[in-house]
Parts: sequence; structure tokens; C-alpha cells
Amino acid sequence: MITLHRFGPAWNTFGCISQFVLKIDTYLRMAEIDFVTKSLGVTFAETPPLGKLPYIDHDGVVVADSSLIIDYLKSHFGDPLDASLSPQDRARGHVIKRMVEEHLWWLMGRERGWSEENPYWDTPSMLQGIEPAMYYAMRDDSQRKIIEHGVGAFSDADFNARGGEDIDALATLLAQQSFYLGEQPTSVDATVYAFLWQIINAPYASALKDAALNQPNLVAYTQRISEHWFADDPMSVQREVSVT
Ligand SMILES: N[C@@H](CCC(=O)N[C@@H](CS)C(=O)NCC(=O)O)C(=O)O
Repeated sequence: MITLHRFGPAWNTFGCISQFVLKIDTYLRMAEIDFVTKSLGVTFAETPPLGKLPYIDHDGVVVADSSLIIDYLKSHFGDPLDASLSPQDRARGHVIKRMVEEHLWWLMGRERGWSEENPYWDTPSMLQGIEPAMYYAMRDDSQRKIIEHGVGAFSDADFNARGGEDIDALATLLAQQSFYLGEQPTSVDATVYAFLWQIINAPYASALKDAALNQPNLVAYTQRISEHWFADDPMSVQREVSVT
């Protein structure tokens, strides 16, 4: 059995605050691999092999990093989503995944880290219960990383333009297809869905959310995947084997 380690359901609506956890939750559902979840909450930093979530435990084999997890799952359970992709489509999926995970992630981090609603503070199962001093130290550390990346130091106008470019590119690439590489889901859809779902359902003011809601095909795509794969146990709470 696969155990997906995550922070835990957040804001009463999110299965987990982490886009990368939702990516793996989505991949496992699309690939029809059974799994349970374990929410680590404020103790999340104690066990991850690479210091971050998600990681999985598969009958004692521990694998961290969402992309390495998918590689492992493919080698162990077969590759029902990507096996028949052409080299060009594989490359297309790779580029989309990298933009979303290595750029859009930082933009989401800035919105979350600087939001006036202070979203991380009120994150049940994750940060509730920690001392304010530790919370502010974590927030400062996160803001420092985002400033060092570059987008943390942008003006709001430049930031919004930058986010709008990513969302427009995602809308243009999807066009009227059902999924990013055609009519069948592939692993890049696990990434894009996870990020778009969290952007569209952000419980805080968000320029990314405004941009995504302006793209009917992105909204329909997100809704389609939610209805098909997440109607049952949307936050994976029935899969939960421990409560923090
Ligand atoms: N490249 C990693 C990124 C994982 C990641 O950034 N996880 C974040 C949550 S979205 C995390 O665990 N942050 C906690 C920390 O850095 O202390 C993956 O694909 O799994």
C-alpha cells in the first residue's frame, strides 16, 4: 500500500495546502493506484527525507519529491498515463510541468506569503498550534527565499503581468482539448490540475485566481477533472490513516 505523507486538510476546503501533494493525490487517482494519506501537520519537518512534502512510503520503500515519486510509481505499477506519448508530446509535457512547478509555484508562494489574509496562519492541521515566534520565523524564511528568487521583489504591476503570462500560456496551450496533451489525461495534467485547482479555490485575494477565472477553458478543465476523479473523497479524508 502507498502512504502519501502530506500536511493535512487545510482551510476546510483544501485536501492539503501543498500543490505537490495534490499533484501526487491526482496522479494516484488518474493511474488508479490505491493509497492512504497520513497528515503530519506541524510535525511535517521531522521525517521527510528531502525536508519537504510530499513523500510516499510504499511497503517500506520511501521516496521523496513529486517527480521522483511519479518515476518510482511508473517503474513499479506501469505507466498507464504516459506510455504511449510521442517524444514531442513528452517534451511538451515536460516544459509545461517545469513552468508550472518551477515558476508558477514561486508566484503562488508570494501571494500566500504576503497575503493580507495571512493564509498560512489559519491553516488547520498545518500551522495552528505553533508558537507565533516560530510562525514568523518560518514566514520570514519563506519570504527571503521568494525575494532571492526574484519575483518577491517585483512591483505588484510587474508581478501581476508575470502571473498573467503564465495563466494565458496555460489557456492557449490547452485550447479546446480535454487535457494538455490531447483527449486522454497524462501525468502533466496531475501537475497543472493541482496548481490550477489551488489557484482557483484560493481562500485569499489573488491576481492569479482573477486571471485563471477569466479563462473559461481553464475553469472547465479544472471542474472536469474534479468531477471525474475527486467526486469521491475530494480531500482524501476517507483515506486518512492518522489525524494530527
Ligand atoms: N520539488 C519538490 C517540491 C516540494 C515542496 O516544495 N514542498 C513544499 C510544500 S508545497 C514544502 O514541503 N515546504 C516545506 C519547507 O520547505 O519547509 C516536489 O516536487 O515534491
